[in-house]
Amino acid sequence: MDMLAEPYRIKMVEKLPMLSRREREAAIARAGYNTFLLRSDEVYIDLLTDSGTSAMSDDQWAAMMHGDEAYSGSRNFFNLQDSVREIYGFKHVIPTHQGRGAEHILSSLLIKPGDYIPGNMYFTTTRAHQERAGGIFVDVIIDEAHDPASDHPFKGNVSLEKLENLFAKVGPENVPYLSLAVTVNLAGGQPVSLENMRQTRELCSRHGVPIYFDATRCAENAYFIQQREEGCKERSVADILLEMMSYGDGCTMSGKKDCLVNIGGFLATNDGDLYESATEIVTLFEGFPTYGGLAGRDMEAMAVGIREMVDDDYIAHRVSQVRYLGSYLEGAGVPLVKPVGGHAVFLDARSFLAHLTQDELPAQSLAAALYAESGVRTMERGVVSAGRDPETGQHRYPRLELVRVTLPRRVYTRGHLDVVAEAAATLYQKRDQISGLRMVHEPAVLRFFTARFEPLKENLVGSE
Ligand code: PLI
Repeated sequence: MDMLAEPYRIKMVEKLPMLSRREREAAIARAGYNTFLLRSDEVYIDLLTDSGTSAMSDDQWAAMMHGDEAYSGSRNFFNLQDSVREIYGFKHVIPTHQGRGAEHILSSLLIKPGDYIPGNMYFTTTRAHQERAGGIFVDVIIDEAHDPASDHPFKGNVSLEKLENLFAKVGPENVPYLSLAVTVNLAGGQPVSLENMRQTRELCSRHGVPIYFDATRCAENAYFIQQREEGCKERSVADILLEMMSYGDGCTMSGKKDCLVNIGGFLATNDGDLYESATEIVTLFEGFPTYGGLAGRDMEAMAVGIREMVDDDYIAHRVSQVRYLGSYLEGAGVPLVKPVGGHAVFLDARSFLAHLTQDELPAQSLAAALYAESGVRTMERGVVSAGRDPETGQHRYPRLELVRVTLPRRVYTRGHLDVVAEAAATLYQKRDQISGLRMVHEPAVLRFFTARFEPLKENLVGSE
């Protein structure tokens, strides 16, 4: 499948580091075979994350010059509020330094110890805040989401049966809200359908349980609905997004993804009482409620980014880049999670490196080898990221052992994507030569960020 042409042109360029193979091998060894520990000036194409890595538009840069750095009542706050009200449809807005700031406020206000918080698959920071507030996360995503080979068009959907069972088991009075992610990052950037949101809303309303979206990649979700759901082809992404959000009571948002900014986030809600309480907490942890840890200029850039994220041409191109990379890799026989999602292609490291056991860390090895091969930086999402079970102290062995190849927004061209795909395809040809890794330094918390490794053989990519 072909990629759409860019609906923008380049006005400013940034030189990329081009290291030799020998230099890359030295760099990844120095980084302990952990792509998080590479310096960015050792990376040619940086596909570690789509978070905070977008290229801003000329309008956003211009907006930054209109920063009103007043401590309170900055006009940039009111512009942000207008954008959120218009594009998301929520009444009250509290800016935060990024998404997890909003998660912190929401979790601490709504969750009491022992509560259950259902969600369509966990996300690391979201679950951590729920657990920190004393809550227990319960996965209510459909089973297909855990199967890399399932090509369900809405793999992010909530299982109404699992949700209904939870209400019956623990009582809806012990469920402060449902956390509904659109799209679902750890399932591979998979969307939720409008129909599923409607039904989930009905079920939750019947039990008096509010819904808070994790709207981090909501525009990508709206685009998938436009493309895949019956009766939505002629609707704009903006129109679909408004309907999506109408099934919730509010949202947390990492502006660093779909809102096209390098820093920022917000909490939005229709609940006046929650808003009042949130204005007190935000002052303690983030800042005054009209800036929440952000400079005025950053709020202004986000106010503009929110309007740009629902531009139909922009979002169609964005998702077509991911689809193009996925199709290229699939054509080369590289195993991946299907269907390809909105922000990233997830390589199935378990079948890519079928000669390695999960204890030999296939996803970590593949991410390191891809860097050595090409200077492309990606992220492990497998046994290393999953950490240890706090009860038993044993590794958690997730079913999905993946490498996330994540595309920043408006940053790379088709030429770059070809380099990435060719490198992965070449590596796939010599996959038998890739060595496993062993962990030689293991931090106690969120180990994937700073763990260090060594190849089990003399070289990471050997000669036989
Ligand atoms: O990085 P934050 O604090 O702005 O946002 C946290 C966050 C919340 N929800 C979801 C679905 C995310 O993907 C997310 C952050 N994701 C990162 C950093 C990523 O690399 O995917």
